Amino acid sequence: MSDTRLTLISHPLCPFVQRAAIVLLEKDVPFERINVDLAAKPDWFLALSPTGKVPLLKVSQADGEEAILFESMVICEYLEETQGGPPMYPGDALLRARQRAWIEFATPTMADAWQFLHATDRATADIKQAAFRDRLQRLEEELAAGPYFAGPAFGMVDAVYAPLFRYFAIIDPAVSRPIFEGLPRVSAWRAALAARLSVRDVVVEDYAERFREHLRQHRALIAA
Ligand SMILES: N[C@@H](CCC(=O)N[C@@H](CS)C(=O)NCC(=O)O)C(=O)O
Repeated sequence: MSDTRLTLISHPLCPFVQRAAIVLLEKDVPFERINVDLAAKPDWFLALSPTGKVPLLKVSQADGEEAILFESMVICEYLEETQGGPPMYPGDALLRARQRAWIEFATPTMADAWQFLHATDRATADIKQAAFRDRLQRLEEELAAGPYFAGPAFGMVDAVYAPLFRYFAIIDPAVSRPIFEGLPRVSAWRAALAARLSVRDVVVEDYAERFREHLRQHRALIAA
């Protein structure tokens, strides 16, 4: 697909953008990245994005045609189907379906984690922390030998969970430690994802400070 040009329309803090960017890096696909100010969305962006959300992937074809894709997993699946590089899914249909199910599981897992990270009162923080921890427990039961979700090969499930785990390396270790305590497989998985080059390279250098500032702006309890 060297006759197409890909532009990832992004925001530096968005975990959904990171999924697509990780897949692009894993597959060694050249792409341009444009950041949008989500607090003051430009008209051109609103015209392109039916949901008003990032990521978008602009696919510019050799004949001048342009297409816009929205929704991170749709973008990731399109990249998997059209780009070379290492496959992000196993060849077996049943294994692939099971991995897609765990990708679906990431959505409520991220919601619990996000609400925990942004909680402004102790009661909400405790409820959301417990809900997130329960979901990690289910992942713990699913994980095998590692280092990645499905074994030695980095895949789509890894690209989806890596941005979520990144938050817990940024916040106060005294807050994140008890959440991962007693979950050796999840902890090892998390460490393997944090060390992966594509996962490291998809965020800006000052990502951690930007995310802490974002939490402070939202008056999150854990940022106090
Ligand atoms: N389901 C969407 C979620 C994308 C999403 O929530 N993006 C956020 C940033 S991380 C966004 O653009 N928010 C802007 C808004 O909701 O106004 C996907 O997977 O692409």
